[in-house]
Amino acid sequence: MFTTKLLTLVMVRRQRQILLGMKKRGFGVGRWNGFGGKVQPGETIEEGAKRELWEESSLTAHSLEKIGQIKFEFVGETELLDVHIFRTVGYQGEPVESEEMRPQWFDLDKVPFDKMWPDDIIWFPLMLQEKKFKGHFKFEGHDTILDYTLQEVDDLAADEES
Ligand code: 8OG
Repeated sequence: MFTTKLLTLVMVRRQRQILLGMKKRGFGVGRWNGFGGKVQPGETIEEGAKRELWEESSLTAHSLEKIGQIKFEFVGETELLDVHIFRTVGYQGEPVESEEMRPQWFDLDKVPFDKMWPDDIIWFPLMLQEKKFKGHFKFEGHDTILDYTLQEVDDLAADEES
């Protein structure tokens, strides 16, 4: 039986650039990623996403749009990661390094996929084309994708948890 852990991931863009943070500790250490983490009891998924963005980058999001949902399974582990992906619709502040993340802007044609989770190169193109998507990736360890599904969808409910 699987248990599910609810996580958020927020992508920040300005013109032809995307903001990524180098993860300095914990899960995904050494990889560039968007900002996010575990949803806490008593907060909605979107509230959790805004809180993590603030904690990790010092940016305040005015509003977020849900753009994707990806489930990650790791062979031999019973915990399924259910990652809800958002984009900021307007934000305030300048990115500041935190204990968890070192933020940096990247040109969209220079995204450092070789230092990111290996699934990102698969779904980033949909995100950059402003498509919405759902996926499921099955990993062996943290470097190998055994198989996956990824589909474009018309709509993602705001706080859907399934
Ligand atoms: O709280 P913690 O740092 O453990 O949260 C993990 C973060 O990493 C969270 O924002 C979700 C995100 N994340 C995964 N797997 C993957 C992945 O394969 N690709 C990307 N881009 N982010 C991921 O947990």
